[in-house]
Amino acid sequence: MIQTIPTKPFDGQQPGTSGLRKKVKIFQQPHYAENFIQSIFNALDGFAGQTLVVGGDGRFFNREVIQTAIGMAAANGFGRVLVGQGGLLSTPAASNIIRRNKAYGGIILSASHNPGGPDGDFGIKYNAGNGGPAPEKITDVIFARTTTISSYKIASGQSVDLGKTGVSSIGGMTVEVVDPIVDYAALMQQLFDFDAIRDLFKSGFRMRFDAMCAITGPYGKGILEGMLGAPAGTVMNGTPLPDFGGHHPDPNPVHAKELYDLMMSESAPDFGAASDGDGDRNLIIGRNQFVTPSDSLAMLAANAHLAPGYARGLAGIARSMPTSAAADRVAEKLGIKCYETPTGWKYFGNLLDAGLVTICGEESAGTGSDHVREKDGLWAVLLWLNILARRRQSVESIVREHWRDYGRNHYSRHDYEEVDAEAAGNLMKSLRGQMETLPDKHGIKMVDDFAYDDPVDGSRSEAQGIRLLFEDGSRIVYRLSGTGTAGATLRVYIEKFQPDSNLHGVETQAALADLIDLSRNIAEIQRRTGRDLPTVIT
Ligand code: VG1
Ligand code: CO
Repeated sequence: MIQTIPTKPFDGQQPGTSGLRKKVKIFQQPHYAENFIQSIFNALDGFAGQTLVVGGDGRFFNREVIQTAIGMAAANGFGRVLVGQGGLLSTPAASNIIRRNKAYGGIILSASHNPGGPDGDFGIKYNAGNGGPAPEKITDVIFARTTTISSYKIASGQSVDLGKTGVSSIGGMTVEVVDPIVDYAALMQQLFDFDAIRDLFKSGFRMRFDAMCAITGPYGKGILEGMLGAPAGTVMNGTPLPDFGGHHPDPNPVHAKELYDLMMSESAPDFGAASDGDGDRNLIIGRNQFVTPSDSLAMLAANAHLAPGYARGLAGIARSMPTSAAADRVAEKLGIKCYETPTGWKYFGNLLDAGLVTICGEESAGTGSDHVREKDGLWAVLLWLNILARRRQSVESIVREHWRDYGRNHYSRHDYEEVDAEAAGNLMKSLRGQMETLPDKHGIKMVDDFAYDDPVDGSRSEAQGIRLLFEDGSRIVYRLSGTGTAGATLRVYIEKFQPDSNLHGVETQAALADLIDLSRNIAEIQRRTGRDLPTVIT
């Protein structure tokens, strides 16, 4: 039965860097998720009879909202929903399914790397027909609709059996429950030399993949252990759990500590990797060799031609503004362009659609290519494996050679999490107020508030982060997170280029020590936020 249910707007349903993200408790309020989903539909047109893809990362509340989204898609006139079995789809797999099936768009339920469970976070994000996160011009309209909504439509009283694949119907709409892995695995097989990777494992090469009890467990097991012959047990924390087993599914050395410690120990395998809650991020660690995401982007770009999917070379590279300039050096050597975009994958979409870039990346452990329109954790792991299978060198020696050939961009991000939102706002305001007076002090050449003009559609995005650019190419960048759910998170990004290979052994925080001090003094972080030190350093 199709019902129209009266409702009232909720405050603050503004989608951030990647959709609407809030505490589960907030999402559990009656009509809260429905309001946002209806506002998405109200912001779109021309979808009658079309296909919508629906899936999520399996976190707590996923099962309920999946059914809601399907019922609302039926009531709003979609012709067909494709939903992952168990309500599961990794973010990159959802992007692939949207593209492959020429769907109108997709709804992805995830709060990505944020913790899950009843006291954790939940999220809803809309992806457009190109498979990528909705651009700002759509998310702005969605937000506008959330402020005026007065009712939503839902086909109620029925639910879909998500337990097995197959076709059924709800409120006159077709529902297809699809295998979450098959199409994605087929795409990976097209891009990478699976035979070479199989031979690598046969030769005794060993790895660990930490799925952090999140969505990539079944993908990792199916592809690494199933198709590529990695021994059983290669995938750790491989069963998706609604609360991620209490883990914080953010693949960095802090939250993937077990893997990190293993990789730094005597008994380390050759290669270690991890992904996040929804499978779009990646962490890469060689034996005794952590690879920063910014370096990983540069190294993948420099070696991508070794994989069949990229043998023709790259059209261009794109990186988010806070990501280190290591990729720029690779682009320069390859004679291709490197684009600098605001934080968030949605800004890569136009560049990818227009064929201007092939590989993109962010310092926050996201890398991907034109194969989908999301960052893709397992894709990065498989590209690394393809490169290792062809070069037959350790990760450490690949990294060292890269630094020798290109120089090294020392890089670190300092996060001050859950600080008082007003204090954080004032800190940014004060930095903006110093933009004129800072140059010429401390070796600073230029200060700006990063703005991006999209070369494809001409749209402009302003106030994307304060950049302090130094005479020697060093940078300090300040911005506020758009994905936190409590207070504000101040991110400070610090970078220093080191052309001299003699100093490559130097530890990152030591190499950056002066700039780190300066980053705290200039922004008066201690006085304004009460924090002496960051909560997370990556
Ligand atoms: C963070 C990262 C950003 C990433 C975004 C979504 O955003 O810094 O690089 O695109 O998360 O990633 P913010 O605004 O908190 O800095 V995910 O894995 O949560 O889709
Ligand atoms: Co994610």
